[in-house]
Amino acid sequence: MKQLNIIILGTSLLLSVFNVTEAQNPIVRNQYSADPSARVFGDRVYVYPSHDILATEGKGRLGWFCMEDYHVFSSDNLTEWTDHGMIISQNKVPWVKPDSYSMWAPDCIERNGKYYFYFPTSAKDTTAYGRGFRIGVAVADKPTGPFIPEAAPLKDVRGIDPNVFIDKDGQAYLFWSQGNIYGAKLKSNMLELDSEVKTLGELPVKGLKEGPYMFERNGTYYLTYPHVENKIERLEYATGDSPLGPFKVTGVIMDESPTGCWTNHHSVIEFKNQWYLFYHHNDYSPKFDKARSIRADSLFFNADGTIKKVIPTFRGIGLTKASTEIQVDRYTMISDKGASVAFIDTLNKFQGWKILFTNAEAWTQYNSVDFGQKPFKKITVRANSQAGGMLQIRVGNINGTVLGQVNIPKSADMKIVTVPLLKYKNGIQDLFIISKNDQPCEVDWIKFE
Ligand code: FUB
Repeated sequence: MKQLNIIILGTSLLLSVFNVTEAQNPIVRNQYSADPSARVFGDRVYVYPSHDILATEGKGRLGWFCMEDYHVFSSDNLTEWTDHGMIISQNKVPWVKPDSYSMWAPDCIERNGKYYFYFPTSAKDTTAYGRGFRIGVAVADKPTGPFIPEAAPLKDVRGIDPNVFIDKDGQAYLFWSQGNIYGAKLKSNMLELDSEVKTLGELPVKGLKEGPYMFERNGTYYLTYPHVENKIERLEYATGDSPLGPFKVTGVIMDESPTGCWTNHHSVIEFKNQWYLFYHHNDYSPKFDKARSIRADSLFFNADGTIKKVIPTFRGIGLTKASTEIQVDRYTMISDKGASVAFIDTLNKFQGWKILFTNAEAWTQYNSVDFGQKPFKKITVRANSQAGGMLQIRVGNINGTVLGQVNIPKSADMKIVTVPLLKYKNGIQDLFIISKNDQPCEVDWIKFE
């Protein structure tokens, strides 16, 4: 996997350390992240996730969600994501219990040039604010902060998973959950409720509902939410003619995780004429589903405004530059036989994955690689084969143009092998790597130079 640390120096002062990752799914590749609230501010997408960490003795509750702060990430191409660093921490908010470790799913919205960040957690003064979750707000002049927290949580709001929506007429709404899903109008100061709290009661009665996310498209209001219809959460939606309903339960956006991650939590945005679903899965922590990672996939509507079910992918969204280390284990498709994916280092899962070929003609397909207009001359692959592997690189389709053949030398370790590019194809191409012998061969990444 590739990470780039950019250190920005002021006059003599270290201002910030950004972490830029070239990402497929999951998007954030050096830490856990969950509950993504994606927003389009200007020409960038900003994602405000929860920041899962692992609880240890004396720090959080073992075996449960554990979060102490929030980061914000942004991208203008949906491929390169910048971590702008920590924006709010549990020990820097006046009303928050400094060892709550329960900074759960947040949201952020812009109004009149100010950015309002909403986050749930527990209060230190239980006499004033009670036990359980309250929702606080922090305000900034920029989407990346600095965010200044309000001194007290929102009045009359108890629960988790805040979501804010501003309608076309300028009226703002707050949604949140606590068993049910609730909604209320917000005053224009974004810091106080401006109506009674309404329980959005037309949703399924049985099974936990949480994580509301409201958006509007062509006059239809989509109230989307994770719901336990069976054993774990799936993403569902209801539609209505106004932000507070009444709503009609309409469909499923994403089925339950096939590998059993109990929670899902999402947001929906339109960016440059394409709709996207941001959600989470426990990619880096397959055995513990409270350490999650955020993902994104394209979302499409039917002509009648209903949402087509989103099938989760590894490939995710955005174009991948041919000159970057292309993580072919984040495939669009792989062959049924002789191709599988494994962690590079099971003791350090953030090292990412590799693809394993065990048969001749096993393959991986990785779509939407941008080869630009300037011819590349070389192919470089990071791979390993004990007995010597042979890889063929094609674009277009499995029988498409051969860009080159890479022989992987016999070795016990990963090797970086460079060969000449035989033929250059410009523009956006679907890339194929095909094993040409029966020797087991592991591929980490490929790039073009
Ligand atoms: O991240 C903690 C909780 O898990 C969130 O608040 C819920 O929506 C679920 O994702």
